[in-house]
Amino acid sequence: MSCQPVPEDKFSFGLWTVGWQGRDPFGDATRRPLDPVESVHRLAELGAYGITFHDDDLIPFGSGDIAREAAVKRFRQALDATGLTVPMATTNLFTHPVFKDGAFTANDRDVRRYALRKTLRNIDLAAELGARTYVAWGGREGAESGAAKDVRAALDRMREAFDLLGQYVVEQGYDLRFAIEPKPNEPRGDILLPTVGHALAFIGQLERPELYGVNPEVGHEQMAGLNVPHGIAQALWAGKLFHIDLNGQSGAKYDQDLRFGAGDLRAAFWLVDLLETAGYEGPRHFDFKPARTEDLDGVWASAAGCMRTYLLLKERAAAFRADPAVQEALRASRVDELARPTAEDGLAGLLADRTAYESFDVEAAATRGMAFEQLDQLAMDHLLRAR
Ligand SMILES: [Mn+2]
Repeated sequence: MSCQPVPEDKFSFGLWTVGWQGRDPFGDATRRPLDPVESVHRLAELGAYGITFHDDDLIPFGSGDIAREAAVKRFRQALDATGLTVPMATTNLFTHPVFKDGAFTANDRDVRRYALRKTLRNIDLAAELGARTYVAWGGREGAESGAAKDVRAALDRMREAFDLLGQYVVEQGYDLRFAIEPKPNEPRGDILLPTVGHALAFIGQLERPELYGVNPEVGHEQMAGLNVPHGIAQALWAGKLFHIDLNGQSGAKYDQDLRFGAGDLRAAFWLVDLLETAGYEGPRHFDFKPARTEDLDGVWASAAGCMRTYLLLKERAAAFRADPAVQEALRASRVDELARPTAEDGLAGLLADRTAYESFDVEAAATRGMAFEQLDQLAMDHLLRAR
């Protein structure tokens, strides 16, 4: 298998990822701004298939109509020249100071109405450029203090906002679905819809739940101390994995946005194994920040590294699954048995089955080892290329 990415691998990058200038809360930019057209060409050369953007990444905030049209035209020409697609777009509802208390859930109603209009305007552009997914990360939808935010009212307003966006997409006839991106904190002290589970529960309260799924980010779940593959598996199980943000994170600390595979390599291995075996067909989207220690050569090296690591893990996971010793170890761990219904004989059959309770040898069953350690070591051997 080749580790040279090709468009069929469906790798995509946000303009804001490679375009990040390295500005952090303690330091100024370490790199010059990147022209979106330059990013399109460089990413296409590296083997990516898609590019994504926040409205303000492409059209600087406050641009007039003429500047807006010119920016879109240049971008579109770069897409046409390279064959890169726009699978997803999103809205910046967090950088401008007007969004300091959030957007869809800002206490200030004028800000909420402005946020909706800003989003609707960019949804038109997303549809025009052929995007099928619209990501919504509630950057500052949250609070630092208790009385400042009535969380139940905020959730009412969040639901109202998403219902209006859904209505708009249906009325316009756009082939576009929404993917809600959970995050537990940062930049706010606490953010609403902090995990995949919260987002899935919220979607069930919307008028057109079929229009909404999730866009989990590896690092965001890990910031909350959660198991990423488990969260992704539940999203897949619910038919709600509309998009995914791949990156790296070392445990529960600030949002590191490391190159994919940096941080928790084991979690990355199991995540790739899951995505490649569960039938996920969406983009493999990288939402990372090339380290601010790097110059632009380092930026492109880290973008290439995201894709290379994904392909290496894909190859390692496939080798793991194909190994007869692994298949034997999976049987020894009775993994296949979990796929069998617990009571296909029904409630009456279960109640009538004396071997299920009255004559069941609990003590003997309790002594049966699960053989998980041998199975896990086989995975590590494959991950480390020792098999
Ligand atoms: Mn992040």
